[in-house]
Amino acid sequence: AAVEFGLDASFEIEFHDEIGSTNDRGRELAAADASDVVVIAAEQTGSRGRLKREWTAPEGGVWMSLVLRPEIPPAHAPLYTLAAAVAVTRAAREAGVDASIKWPNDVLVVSDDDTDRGGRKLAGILTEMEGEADRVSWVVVGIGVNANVDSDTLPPGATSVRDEAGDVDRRVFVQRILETFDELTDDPDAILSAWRDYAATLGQYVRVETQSGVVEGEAVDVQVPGALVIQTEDGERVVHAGDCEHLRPA
Ligand code: BT5
Repeated sequence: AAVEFGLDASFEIEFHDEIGSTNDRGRELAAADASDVVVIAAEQTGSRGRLKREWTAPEGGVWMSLVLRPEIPPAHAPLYTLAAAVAVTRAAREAGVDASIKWPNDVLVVSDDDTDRGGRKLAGILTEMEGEADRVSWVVVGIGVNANVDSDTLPPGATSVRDEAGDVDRRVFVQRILETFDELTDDPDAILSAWRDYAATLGQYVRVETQSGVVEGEAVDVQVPGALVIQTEDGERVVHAGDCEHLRPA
């Protein structure tokens, strides 16, 4: 399988047939000063979502983590999450999947009918970092895409490239993700504008659970460093992190 991922990219590839979590391995490499490495695994046995949630990662998916050492403040790291979501969405669309992005880190397939407003989750992103107040020492961007897997082996509400459009060549898929990510990462405006094009969240009436409470209103824009702008009854609110639910079109 390693040969299958013989990628042509400005990243060094470390391939594992099986691993606990590519993000954990990425963190280990980052702590040992590595950079521009992509850890890819055919299967993960202990992968994570945000807030210590479990992530199901069987053989057939695209499970990868980018290890980077950008010269950015920690507050800007969410832009990398958005760039990864754009990269995955573009690759999924090229594979024939009608994917779009739910702020901040989900790639979904949303149908037109009202029963499916929340969408089916195709991919998730987990960005982790370490550093000082003014500069990160590293960022690990974990990307999980349900590629060539049956969605009935995944948690409820999940979908896969296989189920939406048929199997993909995972090598090409990963290559495309890396190319788009590479193309966008140094350009916050380009990230935001591509994100807006692919967003399912903009124009929705949303409910976001943040650490400081619930914010409800129309999602009107996204801004540096990846924050969601919500028009509420009491004016505009900018939320930087949280879980977002699409309630209805605004
Ligand atoms: C995420 O978290 O969506 C981030 C997922 C990141 C996974 C990648 S895989 C490579 C790298 N290595 C890791 O260990 N992690 C990263 P969150 O938004 O918290 O969503 C987690 C929720 O998604 C879970 O609570 C489940 O409900 C659901 N879920 C779990 N596995 C799923 C899957 N394969 N497909 C769709 N939904 C899933």
